[in-house]
Amino acid sequence: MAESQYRFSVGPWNIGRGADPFGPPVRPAVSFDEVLAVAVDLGFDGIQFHDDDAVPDLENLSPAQIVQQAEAMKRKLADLNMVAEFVAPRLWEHPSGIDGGYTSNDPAGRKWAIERSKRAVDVARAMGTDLIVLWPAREGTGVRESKCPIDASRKMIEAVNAILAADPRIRIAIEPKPNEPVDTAFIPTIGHALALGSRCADPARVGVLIESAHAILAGLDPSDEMGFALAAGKLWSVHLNDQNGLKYDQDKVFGAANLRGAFDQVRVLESVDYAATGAFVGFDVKAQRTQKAEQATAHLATSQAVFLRLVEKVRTFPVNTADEMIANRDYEALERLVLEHLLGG
Ligand code: 3MF
Ligand code: MG
Repeated sequence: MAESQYRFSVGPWNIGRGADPFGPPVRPAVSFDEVLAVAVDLGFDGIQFHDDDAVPDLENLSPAQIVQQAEAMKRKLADLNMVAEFVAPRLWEHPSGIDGGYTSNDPAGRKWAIERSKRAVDVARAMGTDLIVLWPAREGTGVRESKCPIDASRKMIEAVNAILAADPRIRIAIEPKPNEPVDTAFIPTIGHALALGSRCADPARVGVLIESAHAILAGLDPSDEMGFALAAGKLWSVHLNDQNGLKYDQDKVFGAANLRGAFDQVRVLESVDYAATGAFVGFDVKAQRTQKAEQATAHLATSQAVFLRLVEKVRTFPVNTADEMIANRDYEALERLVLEHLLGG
């Protein structure tokens, strides 16, 4: 049974201002230094970055200035014994990415998306991480007939190849999501992401990041998605959280909607000693809009606490008893064993 220590990471976007699509912010802005202080406080080791979290205003800086600022960020992290887990090109907020990035119908938009992604590679290299995360946020359609899915698949591969070519050491973890902000995404599931990776110039350098809620939004079981990626040696990061069925993207506390589902995710990670691979456990969770500013990091502490409690639950699970039940095909007994164990019996 695995006994390795997990490394945790968080992104600045996980400590937010409480805005939702129906109202303005309800809490003051949180500076990056405050995010760092919270991460240190929680005992996290890694920070997840969008390219412009690491280097604000990077669109208006020269490549040399970008590298300089990223190096300064690396020093800032090192002073706190922290590292950058990954850098993700934020293509979905810029006017040039209005119709998507790599699959935009506008050739200038596609060119911009690839150039911006290369800058993200520069940022990653300067911050000492070899991992680029691609969440293909607007690579999809709102009007199905507006883009050709065959063409889109080719364009995605071209973009991934361009990023791989930018640095021979860089690895790409694709973070699929089936919808939001688009109606239908071109890379909705782990199967799509892995298939795309296998068709790229260097498949060994393309893997996945699995977010629990994204799998649930695709109608899939996150632990099975993780198992599928783990079997291929491709699970390079996770965004643990929860989602109560098919509705808006909730980014709930890990285990908040389905504790057993959370147990199953921890179980599959433990079964391969994921912690020993050095990959991070990230939480992509949001504070409730109703939280007061001084209490707006509880969602992170709770997600980590639930995760660690579930690690204990997995490590104390009566495996031999379960194996006997499985051998005897008594899955009803197994059902009860799991439920009693989770209930503390
Ligand atoms: C959206 C997400 C994103 C990504 C992040 C890094 C804002 O549903 O999950 O969080 O995780 O952009 O790729
Ligand atoms: Mg995410």
